[in-house]
Amino acid sequence: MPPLTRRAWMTAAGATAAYDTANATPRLGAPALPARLQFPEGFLWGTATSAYQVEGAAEVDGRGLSVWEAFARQPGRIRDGSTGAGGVDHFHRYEEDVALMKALGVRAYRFSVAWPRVFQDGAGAANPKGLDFYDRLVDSLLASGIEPYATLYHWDLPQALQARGGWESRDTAEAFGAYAAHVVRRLGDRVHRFFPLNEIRAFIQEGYGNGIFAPGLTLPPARLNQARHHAVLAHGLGVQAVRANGRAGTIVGPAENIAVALPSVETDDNVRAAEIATRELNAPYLTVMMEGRYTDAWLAAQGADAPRVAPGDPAIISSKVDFVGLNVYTPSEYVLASESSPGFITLPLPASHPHMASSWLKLGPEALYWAPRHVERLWGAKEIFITENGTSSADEPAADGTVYDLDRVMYLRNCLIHLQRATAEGVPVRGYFLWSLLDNFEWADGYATRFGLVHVDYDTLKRTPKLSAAFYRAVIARNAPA
Ligand code: GCO
Repeated sequence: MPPLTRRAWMTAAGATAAYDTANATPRLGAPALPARLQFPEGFLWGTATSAYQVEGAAEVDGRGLSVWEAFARQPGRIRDGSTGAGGVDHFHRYEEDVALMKALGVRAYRFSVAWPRVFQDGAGAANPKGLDFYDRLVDSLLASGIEPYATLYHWDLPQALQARGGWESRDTAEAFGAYAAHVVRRLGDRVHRFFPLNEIRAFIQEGYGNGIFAPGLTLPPARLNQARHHAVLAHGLGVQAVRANGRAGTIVGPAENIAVALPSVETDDNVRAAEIATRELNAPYLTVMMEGRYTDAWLAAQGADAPRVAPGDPAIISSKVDFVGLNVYTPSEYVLASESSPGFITLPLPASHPHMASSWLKLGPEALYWAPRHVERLWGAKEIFITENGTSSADEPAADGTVYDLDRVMYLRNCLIHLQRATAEGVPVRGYFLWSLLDNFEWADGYATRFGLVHVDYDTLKRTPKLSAAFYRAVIARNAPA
């Protein structure tokens, strides 16, 4: 068939459906959505941030130095030469930020607790003022009807622990367990949802492997694998600390940036191939957390560089979780089924494949469908949250001061359409946290890359909701992609 001409497309049914042709009066306003496009009733809509990216107040109330602050102070590490020391002053402006969330209509806020606030040196005596800010934040959230979801570690390791080997040392995993128990004992009367560590893949791979994140190391494979092992061990110790110290009804699970393989064409064979590929892509992260062992293929590939695993470790690492939290931005790869081992081939992305403002953020909104679906199929997960999804954008304010971030709106709309498909097919996705509420310190990119629904003027710290905030509010109000 010859390609449709523009003219043929314009006269297709879709283009005229919005008009009542009987009397030629346009039907204005948003159309009623068919039920099949709705998210399930009670679906949890939220936003997310992390301590070092937004809080600021780096030296208030006896906070200790973190690896990220130490790293960012080194010349050449951060693209714009900044550090996260000032963040966007969430520490002092949290009430305004909670009001912004309330205006969006979110019912949940995922924030992180800064370990160096709580234990200045990572372990030993707790800082008596270390959790005061989180007390205030949690109370303010609850007063606004917003449920706190606390991440215990979003990369800001106390520098004192790094000086003793950081994640290369097993002691860091033990110290994390003790810190987690301390936080849950103090906040657990009001906080009932916890994530031990955020994105082990990212802070280990980029921080200890590629050296572009704190602490900026490029370790050889055996040491890198050992650091990775200690981080998944810390996940298990964190799960146990939450169980031992949380109130009845408290739930805990990972927030991991799953590497997701997508079927290049949706056939049964390719879907199965994508599941196999996803299990292997996550072998030393989600797969070991869910299965309690590294996959044979991964161990074979590491050879003599495989991590040393103490006898009790597998049971700790695979401590039962209540849900799986997935940070999903972009597909990792597209696969085709193959007769030969390992059962799939990976297709290279064409040079013309589109990406968002950040070049790593390749378009592939289907990832929001496949990531939770693979997790349900592979590991029988009963509850899944999307713990992060969002995008960077150039985000230039227009003459009227508003950021009309149409690219972010487009990105989010497409992601949500695919996520809705997952829920409609019965994949147990319970909620979604949009990254991020606010523009903030985007790690090695500094403040140059913006991810917020709310624009922050970095001179005045003034907050101005972008068009995407209006979009998200509409999504929440309709409980459907808008
Ligand atoms: C994370 C993320 C966030 C980033 C976001 C955009 O690991 O949770 O790295 O902290 O800001 O993913 O890159």
